[in-house]
Amino acid sequence: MLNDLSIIQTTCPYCGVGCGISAVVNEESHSVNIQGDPLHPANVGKLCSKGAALGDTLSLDGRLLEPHINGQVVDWDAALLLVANTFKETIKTYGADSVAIYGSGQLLTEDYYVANKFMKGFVGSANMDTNSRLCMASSVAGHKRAFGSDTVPGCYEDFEHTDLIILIGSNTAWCHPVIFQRIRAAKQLRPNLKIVVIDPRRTATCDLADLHLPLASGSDAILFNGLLSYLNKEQALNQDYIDRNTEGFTLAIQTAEMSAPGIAEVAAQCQLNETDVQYFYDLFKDHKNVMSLYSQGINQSSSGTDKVNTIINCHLATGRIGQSGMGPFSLTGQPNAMGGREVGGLANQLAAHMDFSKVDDINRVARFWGSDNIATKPGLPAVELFNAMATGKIKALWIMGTNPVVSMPNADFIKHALEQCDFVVVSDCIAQTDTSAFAHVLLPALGWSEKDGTVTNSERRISRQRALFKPAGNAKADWWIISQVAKRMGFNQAFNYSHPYEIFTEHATLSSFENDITHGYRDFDISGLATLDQNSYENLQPIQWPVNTNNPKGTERMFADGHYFTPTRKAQFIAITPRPPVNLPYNDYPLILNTGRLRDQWHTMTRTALSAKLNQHSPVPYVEINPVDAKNYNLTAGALAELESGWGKMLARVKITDDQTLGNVFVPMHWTAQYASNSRMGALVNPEVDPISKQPESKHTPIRIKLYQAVWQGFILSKAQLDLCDVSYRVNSKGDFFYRYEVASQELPDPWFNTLKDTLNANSAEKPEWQIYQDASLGCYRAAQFIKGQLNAVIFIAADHKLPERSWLSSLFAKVTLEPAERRALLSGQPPKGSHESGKVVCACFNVGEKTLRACIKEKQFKTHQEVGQCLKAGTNCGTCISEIKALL
Ligand SMILES: Nc1nc2c(c(=O)[nH]1)N[C@H]1C(S)=C(S)[C@@H](COP(=O)(O)OP(=O)(O)OC[C@H]3O[C@@H](n4cnc5c(=O)[nH]c(N)nc54)[C@H](O)[C@@H]3O)O[C@H]1N2
Ligand SMILES: Nc1nc2c(c(=O)[nH]1)N[C@H]1C(S)=C(S)[C@@H](COP(=O)(O)OP(=O)(O)OC[C@H]3O[C@@H](n4cnc5c(=O)[nH]c(N)nc54)[C@H](O)[C@@H]3O)O[C@H]1N2
Ligand code: SF4
Ligand SMILES: [Mo]
Repeated sequence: MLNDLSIIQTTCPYCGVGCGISAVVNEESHSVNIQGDPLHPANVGKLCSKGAALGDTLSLDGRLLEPHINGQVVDWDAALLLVANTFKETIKTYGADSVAIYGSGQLLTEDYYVANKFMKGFVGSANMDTNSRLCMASSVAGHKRAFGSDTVPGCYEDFEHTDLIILIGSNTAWCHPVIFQRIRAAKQLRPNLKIVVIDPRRTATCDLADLHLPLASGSDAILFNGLLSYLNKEQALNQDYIDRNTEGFTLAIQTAEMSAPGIAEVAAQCQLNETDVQYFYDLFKDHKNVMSLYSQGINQSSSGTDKVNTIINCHLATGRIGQSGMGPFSLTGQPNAMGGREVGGLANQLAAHMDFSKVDDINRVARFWGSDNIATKPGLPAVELFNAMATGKIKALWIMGTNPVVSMPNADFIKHALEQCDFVVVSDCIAQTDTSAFAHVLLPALGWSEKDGTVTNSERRISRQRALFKPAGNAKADWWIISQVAKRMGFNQAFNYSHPYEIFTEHATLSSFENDITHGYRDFDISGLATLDQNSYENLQPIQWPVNTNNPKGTERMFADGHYFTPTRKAQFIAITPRPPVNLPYNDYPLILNTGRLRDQWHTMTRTALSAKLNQHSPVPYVEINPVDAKNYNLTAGALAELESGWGKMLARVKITDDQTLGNVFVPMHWTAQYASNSRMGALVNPEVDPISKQPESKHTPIRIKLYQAVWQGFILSKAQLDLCDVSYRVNSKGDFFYRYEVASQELPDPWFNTLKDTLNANSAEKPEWQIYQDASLGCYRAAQFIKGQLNAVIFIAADHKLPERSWLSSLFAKVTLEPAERRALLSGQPPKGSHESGKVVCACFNVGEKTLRACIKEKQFKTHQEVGQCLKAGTNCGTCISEIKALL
């Protein structure tokens, strides 16, 4: 039982940095004070804006609290029985491959282990894939080709020992903010630390860059092949390392030289200038301690695996791997992307870093699990899985911890596929998601702050995620739910778990089972944790695998001895012929759509959008476009644009910026039907996949763009939540004390205004008082509703998007009553003369707005972000906004 106030060490449920949190929990008020855990090695006390705002996401509003069958609340027994019976019947009639699980890197290792064991071990089909297919699959495949195992060689401490960090296809500043701060600190301490950012667009990450290479989308393999040939030409390779520890160099270098013979050819193909390429190559040549950190700009590609190997090739050829301060480093996305790989969550993996390519592995795992029905061949990877659903081959699907109707490519087709599926089960902690809308059965899972188990971060560090509160409603742990279904299907013995430590120790035991010289070594070995009892599991401290007799305290770096996990124990060079992205004809779709993340939102917003603070940074879906392209397509800043690909359409606000190179546009991935009527970017995204990793091409979709001809546009701020389904464009977000709705329509407003006014009036028991300004000739309508003298709602409508900023109006909802001057100024949308407005939020931690920052910088003549920080605190907590502050300076 938890005390009234207790301090609990846990981990952040967002990104793969895996930050430790020290949570001061108040059970009674169901609230928590979140601090970075100073003792956790991944973050040493730091947190980013998302981690710091976790306390805002605990509300039970919108949580899925009870099991449902076809929309009706049922008890657990009924729901579990229906799932078990339907799966059993389907398997009996159509075979084991007619059912599937689609899981997530946000499940805990224990949940993941049980789901995988259930499907592959006992159902007897490997149709268990996960959203890691959209995320890490190319890294996994690249690692396995080069090292014979899926191993991330280095650790975060290497950032402090390296002389050159190359960030490839990674917006570290926004997506791995605590790592970015760590790199920033390292550079401050050692200004000679050089940083290169390789990304077609200029991002906040470029703030630290000595060199930014805005290469042509998808051309990374040419750049790295060029680097390999350059290093060879300059005799900068480590021949000794190549001879002793690797194989395949000759073919790899010949192939590299063929595609990228010299700097001029590389520069031309990557659309870079030669001096920059030369500078990058020389930086690599001249620094022994080089780290190449890469993420989705590399992985999410129809040649992602090849790109990973071109990077690894350069490290192998220079022997820059396995020692302090050097090596290729795949930044994992989700909090437990690594844990998922350890248990074998992908359809081509089996368990504990074993797969279906060796009969010995299959037999070994079968023996360990005591199963006579283990799957013997890989299952369907995500894109093929949904294709098979559409053609009726998959009859029953269980989705856990992921939102494919938003995040899968060609996402309208995913809806269609789910509609074709006879039986869809969704386990989630949130009631209404774009995917749960297709579920026959909804199962309430524990959310962060309730669930209990382990996760593994990017540097192989296993940490405990601990429960802070009792389960919400009737929610249950995912491992419990799966075990209960398994038992009802007759797999009793193998799923008799009563506590996650039993699952963890079984997983640890499997990792070392026949992992020896006789049977062959596997990299993933946590035998040192196999005998934990419940108490030592509860108190488990963060530790990096492998953990075994040789490394009882864990292992910082792998491959220090130059031995790999291939049959010859030598690393493999892979000869790569670069392939361009696979496309539709460009004539119809002349622009390239790139997609990715925002600083303060997490994926499909099911949790981050609950925090008013996190919604302020980027409240509406947008498209970033180069000024020249904007002009060509008649788009002005702030206008609404319609984007269309060969697969689907969406609406977004135009943001004009030369951060985008010509011909490229960028859209954040986050908006769903819950938060916008017409802005689910997944609908447009290219479903082409990498032939090896089967990871989709999420960063490269040919599209076209045009102005969206709205007759009117506007926004509503309201204390009450509104249901605005009959407008053609709607974006809603939660603010402090108000809800914000951005709207537009291709139809004339009346009687829509009146309907809206009626709705607002109907919401209140008291007689509302209205203040209205209308100018029909300008298409302008502005209204404010007061109830008992308090501001309750404002409506601002115009013929175009030129409307007042929302920040001052928003701030008025926090007030009990308005000053007379404020009331007079209200419908102008501008603060009364002489009063202060903070503007769009820049620093989410201390809620400091752009106007406040500008005024302060101007008045005090500040030159550095440190001065600004001292004065306003902005940028002094997580530091994620420092690049924006610097831009204002
Ligand atoms: N705030 C926030 N942080 C997150 C997440 C989140 O949702 N929100 N999600 C987490 C997850 S699961 C993941 S996987 C990570 C992802 O972390 P990142 O991979 O850093 O994030 P993305 O924004 O998806 O993409 C990174 C960059 O790839 C670039 N890129 C596009 N095409 C190319 C190309 O051809 N070559 C190169 N070199 N670059 C290219 C994009 O312009 C983009 O800036 O973030 C994690 N952290
Ligand atoms: N175009 C494009 N598409 C992309 C990407 C991109 O960059 N561009 N990125 C891809 C990547 S890298 C990723 S990782 C995916 C992410 O995409 P998704 O996995 O679809 O996104 P999330 O919003 O994280 O979905 C997680 C769901 O699980 C629920 N959940 C959270 N915790 C738990 C739990 O403990 N148990 C259960 N049962 N449910 C839980 C949440 O409420 C939410 O509904 O998107 C991919 N799609
Ligand atoms: S960097 Fe931010 S999102 Fe990632 S684990 Fe740390 S606090 Fe969480
Ligand atoms: Mo991811």
